[in-house]
Amino acid sequence: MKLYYSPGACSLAPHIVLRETGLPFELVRVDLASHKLAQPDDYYSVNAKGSVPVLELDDGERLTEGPIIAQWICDRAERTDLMPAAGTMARYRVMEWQNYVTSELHKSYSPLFKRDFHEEGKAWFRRALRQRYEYVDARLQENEFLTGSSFTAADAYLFVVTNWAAHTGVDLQNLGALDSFMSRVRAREAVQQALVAEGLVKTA
Ligand SMILES: N[C@@H](CCC(=O)N[C@@H](CS)C(=O)NCC(=O)O)C(=O)O
Repeated sequence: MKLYYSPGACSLAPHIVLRETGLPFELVRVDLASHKLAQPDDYYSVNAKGSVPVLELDDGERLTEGPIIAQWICDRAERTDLMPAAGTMARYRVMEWQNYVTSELHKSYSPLFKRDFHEEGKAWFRRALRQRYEYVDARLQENEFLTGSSFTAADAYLFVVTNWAAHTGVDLQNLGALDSFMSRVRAREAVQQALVAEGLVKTA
């Protein structure tokens, strides 16, 4: 399997999940500014959407959309702790959070990375993110992780997007449960390995 990624991007979430499962995989780095691979190749030939992550399976089939890639990895590894069995309420709870992270958090960060997006709009998204993080923090006051006491693929995703807050000026002050969650997730061995592999921290 190959995971197409860009350092620190949302592709870090399935990367963490891959390391949590111990499945063998290869990383392929994509330059998102130019949409080129490390080898002189057009990334659009890999993913017409131009975005990471892409998981290329051993038979050459390519899967896109981070939350779904994470589900595929966990199902393949039979890791029902990371992604409960299909059809169970527990599975829907994890998917519910994945959808929240993708639609309410991830995509509200996107304009904050754009140089040509106006400041007034950016301020609106920063306020929206703060409000949504207050909701997330309240949930994390009840549980160690988003769906209870066990780390899941949704937690990996929340960790990755929340790491963008400092760089994009999103205010996470006085959200103590969220802060503890971030430290708890960062301390996981698989997370440290993924951060090192993407060049985001020096040593595990
Ligand atoms: N809907 C996609 C969105 C992925 C996405 O937004 N990827 C960003 C990085 S976090 C990206 O590749 N942006 C560059 C681009 O689209 O050109 C998913 O959930 O996987």
